[in-house]
Amino acid sequence: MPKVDSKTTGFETRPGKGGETHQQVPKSGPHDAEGHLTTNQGIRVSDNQNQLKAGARGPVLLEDFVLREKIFHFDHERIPERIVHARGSAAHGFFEVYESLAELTSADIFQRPGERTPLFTRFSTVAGGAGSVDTPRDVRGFAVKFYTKDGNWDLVGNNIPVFFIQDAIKFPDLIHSVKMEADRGYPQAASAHDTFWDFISLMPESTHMIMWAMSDRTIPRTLRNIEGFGIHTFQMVNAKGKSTFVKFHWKPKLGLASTLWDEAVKIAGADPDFQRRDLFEAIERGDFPEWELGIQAFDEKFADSLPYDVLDPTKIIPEEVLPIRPIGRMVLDRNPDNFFAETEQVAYCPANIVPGIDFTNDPLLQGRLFSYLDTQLKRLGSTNFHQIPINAPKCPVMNFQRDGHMQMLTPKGRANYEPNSLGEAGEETGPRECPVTGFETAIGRDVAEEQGGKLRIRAESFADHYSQARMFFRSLHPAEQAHLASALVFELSKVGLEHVRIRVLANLLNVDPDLAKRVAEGLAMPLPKASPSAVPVQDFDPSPAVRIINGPLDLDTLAGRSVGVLIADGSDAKALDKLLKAIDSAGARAVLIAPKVGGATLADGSIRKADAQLAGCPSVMVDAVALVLSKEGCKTLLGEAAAIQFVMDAFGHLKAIGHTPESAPLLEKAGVEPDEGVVDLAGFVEAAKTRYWDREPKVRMLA
Ligand code: HDD
Repeated sequence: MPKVDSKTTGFETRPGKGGETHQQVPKSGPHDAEGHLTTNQGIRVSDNQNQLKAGARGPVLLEDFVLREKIFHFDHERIPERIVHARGSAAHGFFEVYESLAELTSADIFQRPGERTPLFTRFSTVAGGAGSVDTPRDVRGFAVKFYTKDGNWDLVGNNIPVFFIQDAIKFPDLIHSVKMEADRGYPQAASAHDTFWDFISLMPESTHMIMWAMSDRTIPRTLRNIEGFGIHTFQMVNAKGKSTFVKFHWKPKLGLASTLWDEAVKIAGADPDFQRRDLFEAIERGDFPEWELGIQAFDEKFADSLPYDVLDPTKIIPEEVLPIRPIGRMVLDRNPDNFFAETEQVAYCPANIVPGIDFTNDPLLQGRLFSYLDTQLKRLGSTNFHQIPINAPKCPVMNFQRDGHMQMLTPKGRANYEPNSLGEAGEETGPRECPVTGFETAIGRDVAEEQGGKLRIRAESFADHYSQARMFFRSLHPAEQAHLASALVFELSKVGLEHVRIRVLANLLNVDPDLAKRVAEGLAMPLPKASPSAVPVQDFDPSPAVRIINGPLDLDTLAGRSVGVLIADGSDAKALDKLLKAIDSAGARAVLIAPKVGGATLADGSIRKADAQLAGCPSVMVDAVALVLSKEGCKTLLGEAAAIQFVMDAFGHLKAIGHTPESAPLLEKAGVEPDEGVVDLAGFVEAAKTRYWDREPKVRMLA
């Protein structure tokens, strides 16, 4: 490695270096304005290859401050990962409000139609560590930090509209049970083990969430294909002080799409960063992910009319009962410059709220208000974590809070308390409280005042744990129901404690006897008696909006999807180009796959470079596959297990398969049977817009 200008190395002060430069880290790392490598003290480094030694073969000297600083800093590079949601991917973007919501809220972000507010959104899995895979069966976190003109508002939600527990005091128990087991340190990023199901089976309130968690929602295809939910009921408060209950919903523009379990497992091996990569690459190529934000807004009278409590986070208000009003859109259009500085250090906190929005008494939300601030201190090491650029509000921050570890600001003057009379003429100086536009809590103003003694108690209105679980299961498409039942069989088959499996079955009987029967048969276990239910289970009307398949967000589209096009020596150039053009016109991305990454020699003698090598890009990486093979190309691939598996998996994962007539022997060897999804190249782009659920019973035994 060449040395950088060792001649000019020295300890003298650099010309033009001002005290203000301490936070200006140049893009490519620590070097000074002239491009020289420096220490953190700004001293130019003459040699970044060798320690300071006494003689060429002699001992290293303790005085080598360049070495010591470098190793010292490296030794401390890691910070504690998040206790939950450690694995995450994030992006910058903006929120654009459609119309003024002044009638509902005074929140500045919702006042002026078309106005954009910058934001930073982080998606995550819950259970796994920071280095775990992207595709376990797990809930996805969906956290948005809006940098509004009135301060930061964090909407910290998930891709499931309900939660496992009703009271925050149970959160540590829930998380301990799902994380790797205390004595053995496994399994990583998996709920399929004894302790999780033991806890769940003892907590009937988790049943509704378990239905969602075992559905295809928790094995999403990409992060661009998930919904997001604020979960809790919040309040919006208008300028007159009138409050309205609201629930927040994010709807993905690309629609909902999930994987099959077998596919998710194989993706984990083929590309553990599958969803992180997908998000990053989509943004890099300008294919910006977008969600619409909607609200369900209602008053107390409506809340009182519901057969469940809107403060109970294990309940939804079905969209059929209360439609969602779209209020704006979020576009993610910029990747972080630095993963650690932004994605790792971003600190969300549901307590970050702005005037015009407020909490409710939801006991889960109330507990969260404490937990997040507390955890950031542990993670980021200082009460000044709000000064880290990704966390800093983009509006003035003025108060008398001072000092602390890693204080980056240099407040001027004597005044650091309030009230004071340190102004020039003896008047008060410094920022003042603002009764007119400052944040005021709505609770106790519009909502009936709560009364009662100090109690550790659960409201009776929270007692129905099964009716909405039943509603969810019965609302699903039959294929989704089969996946859910099979997911339960899979998970419980990994549970060694038989009494736990029996208890889960007893709870499932309250949800739906047919579901319980299917799971019991899948486990080859007899059905126990139903567990007691605190209140009678009700039959609510189904809510088709919760479905993925044939639901409102099941879009027949190739937009945003990827298509694997398999070529080999001898493939037809014209047919290939026609197909690539059609894929592009449909808004999808073609991934050219060949046995060798350098490419294939096509029939016309031209060489076509590949995007991926066949062995490194199994068909689980794409949404549909096309085989553009010649007779001899196909013959060669008949002797390649990766090619056979490529086609077999595409078929097994219910994907469309387009093919040239010459590819037929490969289809046959992979066990592909003709159906609507197996088509010639002309019909492929249309066929590739969906999966073929009718094929599933032919390829898989489901519960
Ligand atoms: Fe939480 C992180 C979502 C209940 C305590 N939570 C965290 C993140 C998301 C959620 C998306 C990751 C934020 C990021 O990307 O940095 N959590 C939820 C939702 C909940 C919920 C939707 C229920 C509706 N959480 C919840 C409870 C508690 C916590 C009841 C504690 C009483 N959550 C935390 C935490 C985390 C966290 C320990 C870990 C890292 C962090 O906060 O910043 O404080």
